[in-house]
Amino acid sequence: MLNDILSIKNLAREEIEKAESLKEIQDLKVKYLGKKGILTGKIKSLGSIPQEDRREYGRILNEAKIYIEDLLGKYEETFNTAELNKILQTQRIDVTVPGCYIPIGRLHPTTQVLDEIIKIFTSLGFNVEEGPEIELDFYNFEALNMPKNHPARDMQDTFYISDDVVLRTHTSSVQVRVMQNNVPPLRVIAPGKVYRCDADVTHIPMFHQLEGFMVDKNITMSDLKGVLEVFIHMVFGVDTKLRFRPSFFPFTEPSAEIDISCVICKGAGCNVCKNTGWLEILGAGMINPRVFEMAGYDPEEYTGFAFGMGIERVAMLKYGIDDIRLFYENDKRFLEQF
Ligand code: FA5
Repeated sequence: MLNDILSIKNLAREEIEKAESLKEIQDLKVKYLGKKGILTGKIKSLGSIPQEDRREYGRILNEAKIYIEDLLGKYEETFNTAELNKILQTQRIDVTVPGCYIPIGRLHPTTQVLDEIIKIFTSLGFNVEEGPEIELDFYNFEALNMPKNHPARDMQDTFYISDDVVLRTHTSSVQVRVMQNNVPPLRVIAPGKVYRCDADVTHIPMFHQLEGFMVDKNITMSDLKGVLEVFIHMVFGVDTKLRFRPSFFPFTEPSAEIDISCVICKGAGCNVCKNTGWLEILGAGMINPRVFEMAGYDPEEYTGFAFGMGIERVAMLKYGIDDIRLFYENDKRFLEQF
């Protein structure tokens, strides 16, 4: 039996010394020390050795095991180092070679401008609310003082889904939805997509609007002016002037169209402002008492203002873009500039 162990040990040494690769060493490890390995088999049969010889026999087996393990470890390390050196020599990395260019995406200019505007209004205490893009005729028109067949509906070229359902034409549709579910005081902005059957250099069928409204006791037109002035100054700079022009919206009374001094010529007159020195930026007004009635508010108790702006239009003014259709042509040369 002892001779057996000795010859296993010698055979293992010979084979290990002859090995030419890490793989061969790993195979020898399995052959001698693996679960079904030659030496492991001997260790397992230790139980069948007479009691008096078992101790000595075990010691010799253990010695043989340690010997083979050490020898395998030594050769393993030698081959590992050799293989690493080979890799280092054949696969040299030139760290000075320019890296691969991985293009990184960016936010669309509409999203960037929308995010900036939302940040300004939330810093003024406005909450963000959303409404559905596929909207009931009631919220888009009727609740905003535009009953069926009202001529003011023609101001917006509507995509009708059925007699009672439309693609919302403006974010004003969110006003009554919010009022029905909340009690004043309200300070709300409602950003989102809107749709109109309309297309030229300043109009597209899908665009973004941001509605803002404030409802409480004793809200006046000067609150509207104050809020809009802060907003315009934050987006276009403190030198920008505001002008309120009388206008008409069925859901506000009085209504106004708000212009800002031309961001290109600073009011001197240029072809962007068509030599007027002014650029139209948004519609606004004091919420019509009829809208409060539709929402279930007492118009004697509450007053409020509302305003609505086109986000692409604000982006056009901010960046001096002269054709709104550029926003949605997916031309990377255009989009990469923002
Ligand atoms: C409205 O939509 C009103 N709901 C705004 C409002 C809200 C007034 C609250 C009073 C109180 P108007 O139809 O003018 O208004 O549209 C508002 C803005 O949307 C316009 O100033 C313009 O910037 C933008 N806009 C309108 N139509 C288009 C279009 N087809 N493409 C791109 N922008 C548009």
